[in-house]
Amino acid sequence: MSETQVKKTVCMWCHDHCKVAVYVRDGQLIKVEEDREHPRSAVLKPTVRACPRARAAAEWFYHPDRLRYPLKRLGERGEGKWQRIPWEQALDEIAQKLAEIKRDYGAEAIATSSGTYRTHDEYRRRFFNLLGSPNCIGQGHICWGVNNMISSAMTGMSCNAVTPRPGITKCILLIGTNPGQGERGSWHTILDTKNSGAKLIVIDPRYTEPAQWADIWLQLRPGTDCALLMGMINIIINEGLYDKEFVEKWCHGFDKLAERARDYPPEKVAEITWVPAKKIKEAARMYTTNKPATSFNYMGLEQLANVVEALHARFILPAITGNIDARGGDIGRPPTTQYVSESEVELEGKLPPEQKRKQLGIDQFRLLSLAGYDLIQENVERVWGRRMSQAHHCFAHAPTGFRAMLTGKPYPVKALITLANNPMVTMPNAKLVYRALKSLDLYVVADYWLTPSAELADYVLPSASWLERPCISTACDTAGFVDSGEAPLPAVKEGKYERRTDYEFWRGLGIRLGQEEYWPWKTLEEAYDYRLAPLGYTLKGFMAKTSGHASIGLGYQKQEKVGFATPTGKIELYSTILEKLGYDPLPRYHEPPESPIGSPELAKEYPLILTTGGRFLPMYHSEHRQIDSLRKQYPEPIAQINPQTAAELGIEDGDWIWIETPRGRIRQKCQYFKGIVPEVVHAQHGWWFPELPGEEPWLHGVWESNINIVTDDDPEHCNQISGGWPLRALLCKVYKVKQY
Ligand SMILES: Nc1nc2c(c(=O)[nH]1)N[C@H]1C(S)=C(S)[C@@H](COP(=O)(O)OP(=O)(O)OC[C@H]3O[C@@H](n4cnc5c(=O)[nH]c(N)nc54)[C@H](O)[C@@H]3O)O[C@H]1N2
Ligand SMILES: Nc1nc2c(c(=O)[nH]1)N[C@H]1C(S)=C(S)[C@@H](COP(=O)(O)OP(=O)(O)OC[C@H]3O[C@@H](n4cnc5c(=O)[nH]c(N)nc54)[C@H](O)[C@@H]3O)O[C@H]1N2
Ligand code: SF4
Ligand SMILES: [Mo]
Repeated sequence: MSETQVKKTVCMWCHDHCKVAVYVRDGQLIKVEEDREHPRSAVLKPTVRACPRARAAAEWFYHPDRLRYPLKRLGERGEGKWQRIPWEQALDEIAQKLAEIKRDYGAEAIATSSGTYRTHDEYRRRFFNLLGSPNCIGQGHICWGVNNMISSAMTGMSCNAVTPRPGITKCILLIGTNPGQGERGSWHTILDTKNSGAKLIVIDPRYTEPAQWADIWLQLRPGTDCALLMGMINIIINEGLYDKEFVEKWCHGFDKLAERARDYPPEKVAEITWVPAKKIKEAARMYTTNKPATSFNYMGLEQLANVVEALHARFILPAITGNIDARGGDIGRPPTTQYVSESEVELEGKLPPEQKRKQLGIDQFRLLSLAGYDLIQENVERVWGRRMSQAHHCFAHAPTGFRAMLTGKPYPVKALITLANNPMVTMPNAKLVYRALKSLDLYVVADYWLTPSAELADYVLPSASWLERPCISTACDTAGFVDSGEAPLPAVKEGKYERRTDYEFWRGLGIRLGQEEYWPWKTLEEAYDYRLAPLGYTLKGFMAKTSGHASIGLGYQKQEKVGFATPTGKIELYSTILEKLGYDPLPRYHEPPESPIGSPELAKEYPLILTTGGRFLPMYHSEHRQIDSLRKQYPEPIAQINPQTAAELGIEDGDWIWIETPRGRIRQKCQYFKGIVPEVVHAQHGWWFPELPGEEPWLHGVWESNINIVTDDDPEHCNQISGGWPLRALLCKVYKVKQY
């Protein structure tokens, strides 16, 4: 009998980034379990054991549709005809085309698109900074990036983590997040804290698992978070519930905030948000009188047109109550300094200033651009000695980028490299994305599967997954911990497949484009040896000595030693950074661009509020639809509607319905759901059908049920400070799909 090997690494299938043990026998993947030696094993055990994706790991890994070799397009784009070619040829040809485009149009004509935090994007940035292009498009505008930017503008640290401490934290405020479906690990910690006596307040238009556990559930109208939070701030100030000592010592602009908050009396806020004034008062009092309190927001808030203002208000709450960086409160995360950080790997200084200024969207949406990044990070660097990584903070603006591909304005964008992203399914207004991708001179996709986006490419490259590559996971380049692992399985198996790590892909292009001296490490493992050297380890040594985990320790109340890394050295309630960028330095509520109140004419035709993208297990965005055991658990896309509304429209539970917005229509299956008010519809995102043909017009059914066919990416409707596009508060109508 051969021996089973246990290889420890980090699962990158979702943001929980669980530390796992991968069981391998005779070179075959057997199963994935939790890493029992990890300090968080009490949370890891129920998370990994109950995780449908981890259980299906072998089915995923050996799936016949996984990409094995580089493919080059034959025939027209989207015809579904491919030729297998060697890696070296693929990289040679792509690099040559990139060099031509750079010569003819400038480096800025080459862009890349990324998805959520799944791979080692510090090397993508390194490649682009050395290439001279500022155009890294991504999902950061509507996920994490904006949170990181506003929290670091206000406090000089990232404050986006869920940091409840069982037995210490007395209140948890969850805003627009459903970790019950999205991040089970965090949810276990929240429940442990709740069970140790903490109060739970949940702000969500839907009756989710957290809402069921909540002491107070605020069921707001989608898109109105900023008003609700400003209402809570109004009550806290009026009733003197704020932490006067902390505010006096550590907050900048309290008086101006108090003046602004006067615009949000509870009765007015109740009218805007549909949450009774009494409940808003109760929530404000519960949050302030149970200290320390921790707060956490996620996509319910980050995907609103009013996002920056809402996030600003959301961070004011813990600031004026003395909960920022308090033990058991909202722990701030400064940049990593103990080992070579992602920002150092990125070499952001290599991008010439005149190229920075060309970043797509930089003039209109300055906060999330390189301009905002520099302004914020100057302070972070002054206090902490390092910057935070670009990959988690600033992005070229996707809707502006896709328009540039189509129109050549403000300048031509001719090539796009999509790596770890499925823009045809996860970017807004997919019809425009489609036309933009088709108009390119060169489109390259690196992925695990032939996704609808990959079907439109000239070259498709097979990427090594987390099961085939080493890993360091570092909490978004902020201090806290290092979790790491060696590759459990090889990326290349003679005669079976030849995959490469994303690192090798960027390096392969880099050395062909004159960047040799900056890519001394042949493999990702060697690159990690370099990064861990300040800790005194190689990756192998680190695994042997620490079993792949080192806690660096964040500490709390760090301001007592160094102040806050902002221009005033305090938490900026009144943001001098926003002011300097030419924006309102205090939060203000604006109606969503599409809403019954903001656009009543449009609402006559599209009377219902549409919110999209609530998470559901076992799927992860557009992934896992081809894994049979997972698809059986969730075979079809679901739209939730209040039974009263559905009945009025003659729709029965389980009927297929059209969901239509001014951008078009798609179909999902109606689910009667009493936990949503009659005026609101919730549609899932991420749907395509790998089982349908890949060639056009099918593109694996991407036009059928993909909600991003109908979402809005109009730059004028995006948040005017960050550029975030609205995914959670739109208008729609729904009606039954006729059956013949
Ligand atoms: N309407 C609507 N749209 C949304 C959302 C919503 O709520 N509503 N949510 C948004 C959010 S928050 C996000 S973060 C985005 C997510 O957007 P994406 O990140 O584009 O979503 P995924 O479906 O995970 O696509 C990732 C693709 O990369 C591949 N992949 C995964 N890991 C790797 C890797 O390590 N290397 C390589 N080379 N490929 C990899 C996968 O196979 C998949 O095809 O979607 C956004 N889109
Ligand atoms: N299973 C699964 N897990 C995932 C993912 C996945 O695709 N599938 N994606 C991962 C990624 S990249 C992310 S960013 C996270 C996101 O994780 P979360 O943000 O926690 O999850 P969501 O379900 O997208 O949204 C949270 C809640 O926002 C509510 N909501 C909708 N509109 C509004 C509004 O206007 N205001 C407020 N306050 N709430 C609103 C929804 O009803 C929903 O319950 O999940 C991660 N985990
Ligand atoms: S919850 Fe599951 S998919 Fe997510 S990191 Fe953990 S094991 Fe992987
Ligand atoms: Mo996300």
